[in-house]
Amino acid sequence: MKSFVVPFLVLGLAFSCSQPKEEVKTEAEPEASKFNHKPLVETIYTADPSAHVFEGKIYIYPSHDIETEVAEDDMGSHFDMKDYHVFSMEKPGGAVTDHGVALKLEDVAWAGRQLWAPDAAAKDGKYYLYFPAKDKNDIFKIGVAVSDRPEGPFTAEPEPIAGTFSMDPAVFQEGNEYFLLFGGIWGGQLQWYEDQKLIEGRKGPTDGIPTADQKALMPFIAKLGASMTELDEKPKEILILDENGEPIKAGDNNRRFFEAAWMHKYNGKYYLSYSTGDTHFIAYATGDSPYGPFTYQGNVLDPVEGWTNHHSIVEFEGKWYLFYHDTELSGKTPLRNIKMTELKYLPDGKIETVKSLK
Ligand code: FUB
Repeated sequence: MKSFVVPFLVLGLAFSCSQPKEEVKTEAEPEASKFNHKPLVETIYTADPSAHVFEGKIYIYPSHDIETEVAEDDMGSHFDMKDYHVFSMEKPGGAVTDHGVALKLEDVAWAGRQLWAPDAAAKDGKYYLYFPAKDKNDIFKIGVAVSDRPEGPFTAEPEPIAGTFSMDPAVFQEGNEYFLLFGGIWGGQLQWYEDQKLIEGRKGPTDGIPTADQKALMPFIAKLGASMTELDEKPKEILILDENGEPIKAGDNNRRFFEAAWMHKYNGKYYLSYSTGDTHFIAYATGDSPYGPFTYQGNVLDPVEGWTNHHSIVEFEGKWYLFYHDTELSGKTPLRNIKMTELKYLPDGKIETVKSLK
């Protein structure tokens, strides 16, 4: 056998040297995905998913990202969203229904631009959509819109909620009590306030940010009134402390609050989770009251593809789920897609950090 093989090999080599190479076509291997979870919605871009269980289903209230000509800057001007869609699913892993436009910018009398991350609550058969938008003076306020159905359409109140400022509202419900959390630095404008008053002349992402060794800016919380369309009290700052009981410092970029506050309760403890912004984590802290103080514990979610990181946490039929977004579909920061995955707790109540990338 060997004596045949060698001459054929030599001939073959000579032939291959003198002829132009022909490409050998093999079946293309599907490229392995670097992402651990799949986008929930592929028909439009979605971000900042706030999930709740209403009427036995999971309802998701995300931002609706769109292509824009607006140039990217550190104030987030390129997040130029103009409406909200609501989505629902019967169960995790089930089909996701897009219920269409639930609220439009043009139907909010006080709003000028940028419908950012919303949240929702249900009370006595009515549904409330809380949303941030810049008013006609380009200052973020938080509005509320009401509907008889979880998917809307929602009708916006004529004015923003008195006493609110900044953005990223999230509602935490405990029994008959509802708390509105809010706030965010840089594009969220929280650094422009002192004692909850807008300081004239502050501009840009860092004007008003404390120095690195000072206490970081913190999110705010206020109980909602019985009408759900007004605050029942003056907002209070939620303190986030380090392991020594000291407030997290403004220069502690891996742990300090940036935006996207969310609250949930697990095994009798309150969990406050939030984005660290320019370090891109979803961090969390635990406490014994919704008002805090909270003590930093670690990360819920490692950085995702894309600049922003924003999430929600919800319990459904005895399991906990994390909703978040990344930019798998577009590769572009302002065009995001929402995802979900199960969230696991360790026996000591710590959260197992989720990785969106392999
Ligand atoms: O979607 C606009 C903004 O980006 C949100 O309000 C922030 O939390 C960040 O995700």
